[in-house]
Amino acid sequence: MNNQRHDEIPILKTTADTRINQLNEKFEEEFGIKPDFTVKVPGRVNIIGEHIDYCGYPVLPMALEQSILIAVGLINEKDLRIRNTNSKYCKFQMDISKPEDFDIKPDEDGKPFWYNYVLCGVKGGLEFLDRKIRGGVIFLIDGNIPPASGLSSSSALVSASCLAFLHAQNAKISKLKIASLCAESERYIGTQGGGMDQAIAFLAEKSSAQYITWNPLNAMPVSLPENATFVVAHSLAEANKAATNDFNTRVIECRLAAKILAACSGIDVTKEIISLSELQKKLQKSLNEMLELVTEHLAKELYLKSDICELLNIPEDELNRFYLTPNTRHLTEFKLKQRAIHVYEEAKRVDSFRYLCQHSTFKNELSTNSNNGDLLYENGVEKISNIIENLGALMLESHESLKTNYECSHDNLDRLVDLSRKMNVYARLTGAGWGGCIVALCPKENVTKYIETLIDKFYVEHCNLDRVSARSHVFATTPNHGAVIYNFT
Ligand code: ADP
Ligand code: NG1
Ligand code: MG
Repeated sequence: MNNQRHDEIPILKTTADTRINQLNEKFEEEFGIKPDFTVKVPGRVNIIGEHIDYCGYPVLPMALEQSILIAVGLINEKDLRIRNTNSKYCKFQMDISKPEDFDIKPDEDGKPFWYNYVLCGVKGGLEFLDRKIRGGVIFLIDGNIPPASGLSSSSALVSASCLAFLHAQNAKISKLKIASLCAESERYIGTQGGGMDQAIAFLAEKSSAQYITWNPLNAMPVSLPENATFVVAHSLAEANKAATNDFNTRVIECRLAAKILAACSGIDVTKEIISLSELQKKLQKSLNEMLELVTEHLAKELYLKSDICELLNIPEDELNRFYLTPNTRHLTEFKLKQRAIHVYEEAKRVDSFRYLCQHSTFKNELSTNSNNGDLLYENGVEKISNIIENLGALMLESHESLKTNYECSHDNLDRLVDLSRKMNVYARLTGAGWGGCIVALCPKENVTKYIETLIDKFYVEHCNLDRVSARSHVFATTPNHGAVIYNFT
């Protein structure tokens, strides 16, 4: 993997991964031919920086061991034939030579079909290729990322589908390009997400988290403190982001907050969507100054459509058509101050977190060299005292803000965070929320005890699970690498 160019998706010839070998055998059993290649795209856990990627602010995720695998067979017919190793996901097949068939629609209750995520990735691939394809594909998909749980199973599925389709067409694409392409194409599912999940899917590196910045997309490795372990625990509540309007409501609330702040600051952004970070850049203000602006200009607890139209001096029809999404047009009330406060404060927390991580590495290096003691101490006082506690405080603040300002937590998530706190472990919800998982920062020596206590107090006592099934919902994790192609031929 090291000999390949940094911006190219690695292509490996062999693997000892039993999941991949089993999938390939299954492919042969089902289709009577060997797969031509297999792709693997990881899920992710976001350490900090929640609901700010779509506002243009940096985030700090790392890739997980759990992934989506797709074994791919090339066929002459211009067909897309999709199967899943899990029988709860139905088979699907379509002709991909007709662009009009690529209208990705949900079911009659507005919920996406599982294969719509695959169609998003393939549609992105077709657009990249200008629809010039050499043939069709058979996909056999296998996933072990808990779905609808904030660990980005959706983007791993979209990204793996896009990568598998493009590789089948012999296309060359850089990691940065495919990450942006997949972020765009996942929006066909209906959610207006940022690009965090697709970025980490391709740009992740083993052993470090990534500080991801936008416009242009970039990822910088961040070493995590050596004396801590990140633990992920499932709240047992699932939340499919494309099945409700919760996610898009937050996106448009941030959009409207930015628009009103721009109008109040005398910035002319007529008929232009501006993000909270673009506004900060235009105004050349610090995050603290942006927070002051929010308090000054977004004082109301609740904004009605009529309030927004008046402030922006636009008719309701323009608000609906231009700023809202199809699934948020019917809304009548919006919270703007609370959402903007979360975004600007969370952006500050991400930078503090990264700064502390950088200094923690520095501190470890220094402590092994006793001559450098004066860099660590000033007048006998340790310059950076307890890294884990400082990082933990940021994680707790993040959770509190997601719970109260952003209102995207869930009782079970709050319970897990509180339980963790009682054990001196700092946790926050991760991913979009409304269910899903927490990520916890736990001193290394306490991990086993922490996990066992969560099993007892949350999964067994509170959720009535048996200990064996409880164990599958909580795991310690370290940063993994991004997407890989296995070409065995
Ligand atoms: P997440 O936080 O996991 O990204 P989303 O709500 O964005 O959650 O997407 C979850 C959806 O992705 C699931 O409801 C399902 O449709 C699809 N999905 C995830 N994993 C798989 C899988 N292994 N096989 C089929 N579909 C999957
Ligand atoms: P999840 O919960 O994994 O689907 C979503 C968005 C991210 C980001 C987070 C919240 C998509 C594909 N993913 O992640 O971009 O906004 O919520 O930080 O929209
Ligand atoms: Mg998702």
